[in-house]
Amino acid sequence: MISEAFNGSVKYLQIMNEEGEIDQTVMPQDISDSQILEMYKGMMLARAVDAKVLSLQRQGRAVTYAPLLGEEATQIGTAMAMRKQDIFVPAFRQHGVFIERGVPMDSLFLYWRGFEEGNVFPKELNAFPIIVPVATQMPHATGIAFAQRYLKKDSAVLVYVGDGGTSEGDFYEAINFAGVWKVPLITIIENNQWAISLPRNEQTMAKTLAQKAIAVGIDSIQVDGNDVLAVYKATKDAITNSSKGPMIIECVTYRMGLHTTSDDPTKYRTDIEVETWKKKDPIERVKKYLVKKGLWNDAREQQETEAISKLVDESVEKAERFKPDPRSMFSTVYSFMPQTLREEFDEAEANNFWQ
Ligand SMILES: Cc1ncc(C[n+]2csc(CCOP(=O)(O)OP(=O)(O)O)c2C)c(N)n1
Ligand SMILES: [Mg+2]
Repeated sequence: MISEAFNGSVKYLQIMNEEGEIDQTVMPQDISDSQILEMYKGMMLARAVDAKVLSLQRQGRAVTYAPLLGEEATQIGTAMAMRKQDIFVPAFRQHGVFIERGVPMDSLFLYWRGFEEGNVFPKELNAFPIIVPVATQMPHATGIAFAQRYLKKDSAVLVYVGDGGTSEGDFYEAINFAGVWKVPLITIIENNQWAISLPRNEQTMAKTLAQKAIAVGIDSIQVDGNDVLAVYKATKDAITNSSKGPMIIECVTYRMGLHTTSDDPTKYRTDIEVETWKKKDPIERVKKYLVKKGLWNDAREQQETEAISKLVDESVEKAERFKPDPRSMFSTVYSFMPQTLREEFDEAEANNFWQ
């Protein structure tokens, strides 16, 4: 005989469409207009900071940078759903999450100037450092989630990974372990359609990235990652249920800009594709909603833009006033100084290298 051994499916959630219209059948009753306004302002701030770093990098005032343009709803929606005690494990593009979580902005600008001192955040923010090796944050996050369960803490761990990152062994090992041990791990797949120059449809033949959860027996959902309400709701639900086990949320979004400042996407993708995604802009649809509701207008937009620009400029100034201690190049790699490094340090000291 032959019978069905397994049959799985993945749900897709969108609450607010590109016209700023809400589907009331799935709209949570506890999301107020004032919260939607906060989401809008959070996304505006993330976009403004992003544009600022890009411009600083072009002036030689910042190092290589991975822009978030287009991914604001995925980052702000997930960040706003997090509770204080939840733990955030980023990859390298989640600047919006850091900002929304309240990491001091001058600290971020410091990091983008190339100083490791900017990659250390106040402990109470529960934010792990920026991690560049693709998907290596995944097993770490599972371990952190395991520790939360072991210590009986009411904290969920939110780890971010790109569409490309989901092809790494680390991704599978992390989600498999998370499933077996039922740890409170929420994996946010920030599917921005590209892994540098490799498009999503060549990354994997799987129809969705969320369905990778099925292989390890955990729950998942795919959401419109440019719809801040859908992202927020899915994340909030996952956090509420995190004591029961892990969850994967695939946010379908788009990297509207460069992979990093050393990349030129016009070499591998068409203008038509980018234009198509511009119509799905995560910020524009919320603005349409707020304007229709009489909660936003040009005057308020101008006022907010000016306030953000002042805040951003002050943070940049603070970061640019920072004077690094040259001794820090010896202290930030290891938790203790190995003998060989100690010898170099002593030599530098003896030769008054710090002057
Ligand atoms: C282990 C490892 N392999 C390769 C790289 C080079 N690299 C940096 S980003 C990237 C693509 C990542 O794509 P994705 O996971 O979709 O994240 P996105 O950049 O789109 O946010 C690659 C291959 C790296 N940093 N680490
Ligand atoms: Mg990607």
